[in-house]
Amino acid sequence: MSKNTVLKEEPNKIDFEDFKKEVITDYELACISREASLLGRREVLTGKAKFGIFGDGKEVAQIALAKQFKDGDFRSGYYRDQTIMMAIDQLNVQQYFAALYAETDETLEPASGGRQMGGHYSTRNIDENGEWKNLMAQKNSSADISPTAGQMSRLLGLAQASKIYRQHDELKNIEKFDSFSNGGNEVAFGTIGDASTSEGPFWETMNAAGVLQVPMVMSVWDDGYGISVAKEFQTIKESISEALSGFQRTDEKKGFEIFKTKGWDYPHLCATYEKAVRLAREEHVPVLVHVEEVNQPQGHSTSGSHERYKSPERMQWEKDFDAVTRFKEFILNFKGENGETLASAEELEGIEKEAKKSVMSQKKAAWADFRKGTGADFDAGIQLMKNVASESPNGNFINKEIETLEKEFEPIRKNVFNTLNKILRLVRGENGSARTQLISWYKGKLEENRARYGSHLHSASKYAVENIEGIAPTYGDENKIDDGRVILRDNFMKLFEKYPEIITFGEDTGKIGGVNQSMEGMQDKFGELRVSDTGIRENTILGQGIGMAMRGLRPIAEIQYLDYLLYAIQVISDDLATLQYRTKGGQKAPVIIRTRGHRLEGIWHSGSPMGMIINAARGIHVCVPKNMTQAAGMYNTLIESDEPALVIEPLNGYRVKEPVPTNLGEYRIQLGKVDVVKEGNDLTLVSYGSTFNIAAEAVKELEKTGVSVELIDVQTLLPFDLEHRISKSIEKTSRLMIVDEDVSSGASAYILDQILVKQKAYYLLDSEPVTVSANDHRPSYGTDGDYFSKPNIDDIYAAAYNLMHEANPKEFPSFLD
Ligand SMILES: Cc1ncc(C[n+]2csc(CCOP(=O)(O)OP(=O)(O)O)c2C)c(N)n1
Ligand SMILES: [Mg+2]
Repeated sequence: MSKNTVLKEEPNKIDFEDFKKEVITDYELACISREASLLGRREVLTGKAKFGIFGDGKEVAQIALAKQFKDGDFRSGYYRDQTIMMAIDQLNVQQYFAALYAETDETLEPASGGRQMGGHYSTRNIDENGEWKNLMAQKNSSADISPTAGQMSRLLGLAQASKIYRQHDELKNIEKFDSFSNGGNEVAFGTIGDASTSEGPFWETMNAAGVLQVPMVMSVWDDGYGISVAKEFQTIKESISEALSGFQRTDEKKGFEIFKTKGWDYPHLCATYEKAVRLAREEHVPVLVHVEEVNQPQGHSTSGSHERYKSPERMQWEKDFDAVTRFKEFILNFKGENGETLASAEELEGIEKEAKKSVMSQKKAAWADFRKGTGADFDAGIQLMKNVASESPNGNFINKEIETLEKEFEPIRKNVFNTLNKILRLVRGENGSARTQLISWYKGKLEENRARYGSHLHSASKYAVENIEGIAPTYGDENKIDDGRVILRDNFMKLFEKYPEIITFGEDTGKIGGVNQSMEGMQDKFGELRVSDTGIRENTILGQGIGMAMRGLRPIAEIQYLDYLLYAIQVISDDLATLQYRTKGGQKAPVIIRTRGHRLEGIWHSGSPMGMIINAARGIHVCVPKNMTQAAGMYNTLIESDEPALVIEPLNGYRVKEPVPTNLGEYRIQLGKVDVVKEGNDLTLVSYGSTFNIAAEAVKELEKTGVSVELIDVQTLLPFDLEHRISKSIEKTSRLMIVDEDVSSGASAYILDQILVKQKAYYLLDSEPVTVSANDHRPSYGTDGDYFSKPNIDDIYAAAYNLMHEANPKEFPSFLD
């Protein structure tokens, strides 16, 4: 520890009996958690669960950590953390097994309602109405994800929220924030495996946490392996604490405090976490706890055994340095100052036996519950199928199918549905009443199961985007116009005044007010806490947003250009977009991602990879405004909602003059509603964003040659035209053209599918549908580069005119041959 570490006071000395009780309770939990791991593996090997990855070997370190975990604190970790979750009372053994079996009832499997594998932990932070719970009355865990180090970026935001709450005086006086923080005293606990520290987001997060000085306690469970790959291939100098030694704070410079301890050393672990967490909580210093010599009794997971890649010596070490065995030795060898002992060997064996019994019975209870759920469907389905057999001339064949189903070992819903479908195929064309009953039961069950396995991609609360109604912008008599960036800035001013919980951050966002000046003067007005600059690190900018949004703040995370969103797309796709779904409505993170893109110059500032984004980001909303008035109206909507969204401002629109609405900060663009900008009869032209403006120019030219175009701005790609207004338009025009600036078959393929298939406009077309998109290469530099790479006015005109020429060559003679 460095010299400037000042720990305010020594921990209270507790009397021996209390100490003894605490140690024995810890040992009980260590045994229970270990037993759950051992039995968990057996459940997989006997076929009752699909896959298992357990926390054996990490028990003692996690018990030591959890002693310091207080109400309001947050965890952002990975699949080894069962003992933390048990120790903070957010996971019991029955729930642990329920998750292993993929129990879908979230009251029995609260982490994910069967959406995630066992080992992915989470707490329920919003209630069944989507309202925040009092997070200060519980210990919290953000929901795990699978990509190694995927927990890191959000960890930064979870920790930063404490810093904001500590320093943001306005929030301290607003009651609703009492359920998120008590003066910023909450710690964010990160956990990661040694091998996963090789990932970029780990380093990015550590650097940012050091810069920001946030209360983050980062534990590395160092068991020397990432599946089969040993540390020498993962970490420079084979030690993450040595590699990070330059992060160590000194008397002169801020940084991290770095601790090293060992995974089997109970007293040292407890003392280390006590110091580490106090420092983070009280002084907001980020801390690394490198827990070395962590063992892994059962190997990585149920897919394979570690004998394949560990030497006999290492296998022996795994036994000799087993965390629970060493903990037991510590207890047995303990002699107090006055010769007191903690427990006898018999007492500890009694605890071990009791743990086995208790884990077994909770496992059985979880299985019984799981069977109850699927069993009810099984029994009802079989009965209905038997009824069909007795009324059908195909009865013999049907009974054979039922017999096969009845012989199935531990049948699941899929087995029932497969057999049912086979039977329905056999009795097609028959019209008995049992068949009708079976079909009706099947349809009901289908709906029920679609919700069971697929609900909550989006918010189900009253703040869901679909419930936020639009309010039109109003304009005064003076016909005031101004640059788009000014409209946007003045709108942000209004929002920041109205909602003190809004904060924004990004590259160049603070001091200069954004590269396009749309936050100009905001830092002066609202302070560095609310309007700040960040390092160049898009992945963790997103993570800051997610973590802070999970703690009741309303972050606007700014990515400087759309082209650089790719560094953040992993976080958006894996973490943000799946959050409500993967917790079955247990968590939310209403972060607004702000960026700008589309046509400017060249390969790196003209990108519009919308197909990639909308396909990666199902679960968030994607807004594609064509001007800043529209963009501002979208922010106004989103801030009323509790859903995450991405807004892509048109990069070439900041200095374009727009009429200034008089109700800035108030008017709202309804998401999922298209804007019919111009009515017409011959052709429906659908577009969005910057390219919309070029399409609008082309439409003026088309009108001159007698082509009447209905011009529609989709406004948002996710959600897409919820009212099916576009197919209504095609009813009139019988023709469809889509103009977008993604590569061919990118966003245009999505839009086509939405209109032709989902809205059934295929049946309304008299001409083939036409898509005009960018070339498949990225745009070349300069204005001519843009002209020949992206849809331009002449391309759009030609494609539309050609469509009319083919339909009516007499009225629209060819102009190109
Ligand atoms: C991005 C990514 N790559 C690969 C994997 C597959 N994978 C799962 S766990 C793991 C090893 C992680 O090792 P470590 O971080 O040391 O954790 P441990 O399991 O040893 O506790 C790998 C490679 C993954 N989940 N995510
Ligand atoms: Mg490891």
